[in-house]
Amino acid sequence: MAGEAVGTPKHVVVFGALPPDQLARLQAAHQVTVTNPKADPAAFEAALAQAEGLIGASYPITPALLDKAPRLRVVSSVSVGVDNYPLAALQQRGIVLCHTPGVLDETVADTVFGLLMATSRRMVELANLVREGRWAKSVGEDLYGWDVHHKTIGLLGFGRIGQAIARRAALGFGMQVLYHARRPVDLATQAPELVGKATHTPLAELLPRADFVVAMLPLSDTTRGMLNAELFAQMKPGSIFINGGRGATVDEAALLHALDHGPLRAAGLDVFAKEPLPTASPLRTHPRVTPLPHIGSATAETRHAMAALAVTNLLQVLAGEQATAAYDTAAA
Ligand code: 8YV
Repeated sequence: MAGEAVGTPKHVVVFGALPPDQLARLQAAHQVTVTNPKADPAAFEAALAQAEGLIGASYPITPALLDKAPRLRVVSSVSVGVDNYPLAALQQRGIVLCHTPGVLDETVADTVFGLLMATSRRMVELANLVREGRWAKSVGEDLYGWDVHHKTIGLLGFGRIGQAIARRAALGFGMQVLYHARRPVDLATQAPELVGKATHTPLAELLPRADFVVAMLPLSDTTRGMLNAELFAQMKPGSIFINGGRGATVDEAALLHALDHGPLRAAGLDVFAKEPLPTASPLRTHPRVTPLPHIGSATAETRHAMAALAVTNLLQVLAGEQATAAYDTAAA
């Protein structure tokens, strides 16, 4: 495979769990130190001194940590999102940042659509009713859910994952798809199956029309706290909010207000401003919130594919080659 076992072994630090076969690929080519920064930050920081390559996920890499890694050439994230990385600092230091786009699109779209369905049909709440032995009679109006098919879905963010969700909605459930993005997507070239089925719509028009508002936004200075009281107030009475992107794009106090005082009927959340979600968070116990523990890409197949791509990216850069999936830190 490209970049495998060429040139002098380099020092690679792993800062997240890798499947054994992918760790073996790394160890076959380089000198690997496996760390767990959450459990032992000191050992992680000590290992940085020699590191030429860093690979992992779910841990914020700060400029201060980069200062402890003077030999670092590449950071390979086992994620598509790059909000754990200091893009400008990496760019300044000429350190390549790699990520794992594409390999998780369909899995995340499944999760988000499943969460939308579970939230609208109250599946978790009603499964708990059965589990807790409270199913005493046929469900009545007080336990009815709301239809998903043939409703209007409004997507905030329309990249690969947003388009994968739109396919499920339009082609599988007869839904009208509205989407909001920085610029319209050329569906004819990027998603021909969605031509005539997905409409680029200004936010002020999308929010009052959508029965389901689905946020698939990356976290950046532009999107942080974007979903605030003003936006929630514009949403359709009785609509349902789904977040499958990043928790910090949402003002969670404003979300709670929209759930308790309208217009939201319910919310399905796979991501939160603080993860794991603090047990004291009112979102954890809110009766009309379906919470998930950030499982967007969490299938055996997809997490393995993400790890494999992350290892390939790292091996390519350490071999002096172009990575399969480098993130453009200059554009940040
Ligand atoms: C990752 C994700 O597993 O890829 C992403 O951006 O959110 C998930 O697939 C998670 O970021 C790991 O921290």
